[in-house]
This record gives sequence, C-alpha cells and structure tokens, in this order.
Amino acid sequence: MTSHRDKQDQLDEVRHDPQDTYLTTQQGVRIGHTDDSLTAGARGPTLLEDFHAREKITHFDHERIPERVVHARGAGAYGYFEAYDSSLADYTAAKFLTDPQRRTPVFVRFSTVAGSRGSADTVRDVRGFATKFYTAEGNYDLVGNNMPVFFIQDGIKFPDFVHAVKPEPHNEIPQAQSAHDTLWDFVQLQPETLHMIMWLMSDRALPRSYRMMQGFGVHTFRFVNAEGTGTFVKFHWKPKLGTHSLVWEECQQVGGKDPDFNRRDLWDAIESGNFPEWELGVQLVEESREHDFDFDLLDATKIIPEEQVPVRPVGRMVLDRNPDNFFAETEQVAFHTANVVPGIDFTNDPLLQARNFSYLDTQLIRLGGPNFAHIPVNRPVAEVSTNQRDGFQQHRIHRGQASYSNNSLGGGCPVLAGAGEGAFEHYQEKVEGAKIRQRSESFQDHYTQARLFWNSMAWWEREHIIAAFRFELGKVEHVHVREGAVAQINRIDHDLAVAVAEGIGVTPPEAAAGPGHDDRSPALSQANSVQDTIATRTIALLVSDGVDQAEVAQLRDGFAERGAIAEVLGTRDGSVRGADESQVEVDRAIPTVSSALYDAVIVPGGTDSVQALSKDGYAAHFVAEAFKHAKPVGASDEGLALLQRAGLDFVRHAGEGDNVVSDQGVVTAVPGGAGLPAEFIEEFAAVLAGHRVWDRDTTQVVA
Ligand code: HDD
Repeated sequence: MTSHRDKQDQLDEVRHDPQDTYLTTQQGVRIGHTDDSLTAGARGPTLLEDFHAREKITHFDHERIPERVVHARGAGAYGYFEAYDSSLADYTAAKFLTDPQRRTPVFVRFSTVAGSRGSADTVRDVRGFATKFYTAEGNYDLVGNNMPVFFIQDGIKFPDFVHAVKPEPHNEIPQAQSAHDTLWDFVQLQPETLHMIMWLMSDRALPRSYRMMQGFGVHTFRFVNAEGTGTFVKFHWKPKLGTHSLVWEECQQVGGKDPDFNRRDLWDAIESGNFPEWELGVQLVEESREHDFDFDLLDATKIIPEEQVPVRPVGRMVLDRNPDNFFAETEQVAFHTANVVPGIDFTNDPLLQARNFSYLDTQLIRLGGPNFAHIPVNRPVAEVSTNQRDGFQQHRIHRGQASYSNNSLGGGCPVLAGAGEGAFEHYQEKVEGAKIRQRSESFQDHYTQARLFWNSMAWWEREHIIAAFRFELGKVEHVHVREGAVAQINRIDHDLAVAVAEGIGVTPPEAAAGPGHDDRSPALSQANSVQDTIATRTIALLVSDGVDQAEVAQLRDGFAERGAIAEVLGTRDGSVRGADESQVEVDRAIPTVSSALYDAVIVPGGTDSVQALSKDGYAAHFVAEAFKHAKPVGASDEGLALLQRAGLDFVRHAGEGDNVVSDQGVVTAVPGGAGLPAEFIEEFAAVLAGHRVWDRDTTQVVA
C-alpha cells in the first residue's frame, strides 16, 4: 500500500543534520581551524599542501549548475495525492488515480517561465505547475502550467519562442519581462500565439499566490484502461482557496518590497500548517468523438470548453512539507513529460511529442549526466532495476556479472514483466501518412478561442487586459511591431484593438474579418472562481500610540477564527502604547511594508493613534493605495479620519441603529460597550472573501 510517508522515509536516509558533529573535510578528517590558510610564516605565501583550503575553495568554485533554460525561478514542496474513489478505473489502469486507499507522495514545483533564478516572483508571466507523483508503479510527472493553452503548436518552434521572450541577446535586457520588441515581433508574425497571449495579458499572469491558481496539463493526453481502450483526457487542478490575482501595479511594487512574495507565501503557509490544497479534475473524451469539435484535440493552443465537456473531480492534492534544502530538492528536481505509468499515454500533439524529447535531454546538461534519477528528490519509491551502468555520478553499486538482456549469467535478471505483472504497454494506435513537414489544416484557426476568452471576461478583467496590452506594447520601440500586434488583436475583437491602439499611439484599425461570435465560457472568468473563505488572507491593522488595544485584540482573534491573519503595522517597530497604557505588539513598521503585500486594511480606533496616523504620509498612502487596488478597507468610527485623509470622502459614519455601514467595500463600525460589533468582522470577511471590490469609484482616490 502506498503511503505518503514512503518518499519521506526514503529521503530520511540521506538527510543530514550538522547537530553534534565536528567540522570535517569531505574525507571525514576533523578540522580545528578554518579561518586562516596554511602559510610559510604569518605573512608568507600560502602552501599548496593546504588540502583543507584547496578542497574548501574548489568545492565553492563548483557550486553552481546551469539554471533551467526556462522556468529557472521556482519554489517547491512535498505532499500527497489521494483519489476520491475508483470510478476512473473504466478509463485508466493508473492505480494512483483509481485506488482511494492509496496516498501517493508528490513533489510540486511552481515557477515563472522567462526570468532567471534570481528574478522577482510577481512578474507578468505564465506559472509552471509541475507535479511528480511517486507512484508504486514508478514516477508520473504532470508538467503543466497555470494556463490551459500554450504559445505554439509544434515544439520545433519552442527555441524561437523562448529566444523571443527571454532578455534580448545583444544587451540581456529586459529581465523577466514580456514587454519588449522581440516577444511582440514574434507574436505579430505567429498568430497561433494569440489565444495564449490573451491569457498572458489577463490577471491569470499575476497570481496572488501559488495556492490560489489553477493548474492544467495543457495537452490532450490519453488514458488507457486495463482492456487497452483509450480515452482522451485533459487534466485540471483547482485550488481550494479559489483563483485570485494581484493587480499589475501591486506586482511591480511587490517586486521591490518582497521579490520572493509567492515563494515566501508557499513556505509560510506550509510552515504554519495551512496546507495548500487542489482538486484534480479530468475532462474525458471518447476516442469516437475525436473529430466532434471545431478545433483539433491535438492542438495545444485550444481548450475544451468546460461547458462542452465538464470537468470531473477525481481526487485531491495537499502540500504539507517544505524541502529541507532548496538546491538539493527544488533545484535538482527533474521533471519529464515522458515519465508516465501504466494507464497514461501520449497523443500525437506535436508540442507534447517534442517535450518528450526535450525534458530528458535538458537534464543531461543541467544535472551533469545520465544518473540524475539517483538524486534523492528524483528517486522513485517503486523498485528500480536496469541494465544501465556507469556514467558521471553513478550512485548505485550494481552487483553481478551481467548487465545485459537476455542473460543466463545473472539468472536472467532483471526479468521482463509478463502479462499481468504491471509492464507498461504502449497504446496501440494505428498511424499512417507520408513524411511531410506541414501543419495540419485543423490547426489553422487562431482567433475563435482567443475571442471566446475575451467574451468570457468580466468588465474589470477586460479593463486589465486592455491596460496590459497598452503597457506591454507601450514598451515596444518598433512602430511596425506595435501596428502588427494591433492588427492581430483586431482579428480577435475590434473594440479591444481600438482600445489598445488608442493607448499606444497607433492609428486604430478598421474592423477586420474575424470569428465574430458571441460565445462565452463562464468557467474562464476568475469572477466565477470565488470561494466562500478568507483562509490565509492577510489584513493590515494600522496603529500608533493610543490605539484601542481591545479592538486590535478583537480583530486579531476574529480573523484568526476564520483562518485569516491580521498583522499589526505600527508607525514604528517593536510596540506602541495602547489607550490604556498597555503595550501593543507591532508585527512590522509601516515604512518597511506596503499595502501591496496585504489583502485588506483596517484602521482601529483610539483618538491619538488615528491622529498620529493621519499625520503620517505612509499610513494615508497605505489606505489610499489599498482602496485604489480595490481591496476591502475598514475602520472603527474614529479611524474614519484616516480614511478621509486618504481621500475617501464618501465614507459615511455608522450611526444609531446602523452600527455597521458597508459601501463599495469600505466597512465602518461604531464600537459599543463590547467593542466592535460582531457584524463588523462578519461583513468585512464577506467582502474579503470576494477578494477585490471592482465596483468602486477609484476617482475618489487622491492621486
Ligand atoms: Fe516546458 C521546463 C511546462 C512546453 C522544454 N516546462 C518546464 C517546466 C514547466 C514546463 C512547468 C518547469 C519544470 C520544473 O519545475 O522543473 N512546458 C511546460 C508546458 C508546456 C511546455 C505546460 C506546453 C504545454 N517545454 C515546452 C516545450 C519544450 C519545453 C514545447 C521544448 C520543446 N520545459 C522545457 C525544458 C525545461 C522545461 C527546456 C527547462 C528545464 C526543464 O525542462 O527541466 O526541457
């Protein structure tokens, strides 16, 4: 029976703790002095025989390995997957998906695509969502993204695409940005990118947290059941906390204030026991229906709209353990789309076929040779027995005389699995055709689904997409590239193209022939992914000397009960004086943070505190900015003064019989004998569960 401890028990064998050890060389010789080299006299030359110095420096010189050519920046964690029931057995022989008694260990790595290892987390980019399932039948890797489509249809274009999106080769500018000429030149000339570009310009490219984003296998894969029958399948991960994003301006601020924002969020959530969770779902299409769609199932630039083929929930994944060592685990983990187990197979999607070559190949250079599967994080929990030998960093001591099949000298071992012994059997698909270099006719429509995406957006999502196009194309130097991009957008939607053109100094185009349909897929809008929870959201409480300490405690406890985290931000660090002269502990000083790092802000009462905050530029800016970013803002009656100072003139005082007023996501309350009324926290939590308050008049904000 697979248990989710299996992988951890295996890793325990190599985990090393320096507690109660002596410092030694790599050879185990104890060292008593590591600060001075061995020299001929106190001021003389260093001696070659100083083996400790040489070993120490040599090892250091070799500490770096090549970063991933894409997805270099990432963060990972361990956890487990469990199937809800055995109902998928009709479609797949994969035991980890059909045996609810199993808890299959997993390692997941989230990443951005374009930036280097040290780039900021909150850039506009696709996020990688790669899962390694350590199943009892071998490792299965689902190497997906947080967007369900891809930029190109055939992997042979991948080097071109990556060269276009990465920093430009002559000056290596810009870092982790798609807003530059070469990417948009590629886009304007390669319309198959457009559907994915719509996703990239949307809020999906700015996740609030890795824990709050969807994941997709992207390709159509193939399930194969015990009888050998195939079924097309697409994989979906849905986050338990809903799918939520930052806004672009926040992303840019967070990139400076906390470039590790998403990485830290994942780490902190797991350390504090708020284990991130996703539901795995599948869309299943019988092989007989392969040609029933107006797109090709083998085209990775297309989704199967959920309204056409519903997503069927099959299990859940929980991440419950951080790695012990970033390099050993997160950096050295090696995913590969061709790591499949019985019950899961490929289709002829030309992007997938190329990936099945590329991922093994890249590890050979990145991890220095063919034995990277011996690295602890990559080792299966299933038994491994091969005739592969030698190579750099061979960690196994293979015994015996025979390392070939068939053999008689080794008793015929390792033996081949016979019928019923779990051997992987390739799906027997009949293929025929002439050898040609040609894209299928069925891959040629690049606009219909891009338009479907646009049609499905809420008004505020559309506004964000227009702003994103304007920002990105506004950074493009070549006018013909701007014009070319607008011409392509025009074939998706004319109004969108005009709105973009007007923002970037390009003549708005005439309406062009395009798909012109009004179809929508509600599942594509983040407006429809809101869950009724505020678990792990962060709320800033702004305080200074004289704050009503009882309200602070009440807010902290009230939000903690709902799984959210209220942090006390003071005009200075350490503590401030409460109205009753008690000490109120401060989590952080306001100038060291930014409203962009929090989901909401509340100003508790206390006349002196609110007066001091109102004189503090940082505090007023904090509130104004949170409001501008459509976040819930709250205040106890006295706190209103700071809201007004921040330009929120419309905010009304709560009054007699009207203890809590909620208007445009600004919630105010009059405290009574028992402090803030209970409805205040309730109402505030309800607003916060909606994540942002888009129906808000942001012209109220002081610029
Ligand atoms: Fe890829 C890494 C996802 C197309 C070649 N890819 C990589 C990672 C993710 C994806 C999540 C990071 C894995 C990790 O955390 O270590 N890639 C995708 C998705 C694609 C896709 C969802 C389209 C559906 N990729 C793709 C193509 C090729 C590659 C078409 C090459 C032909 N990808 C690679 C790579 C990487 C990689 C060069 C870099 C590091 C690595 O593999 O291990 O081989």
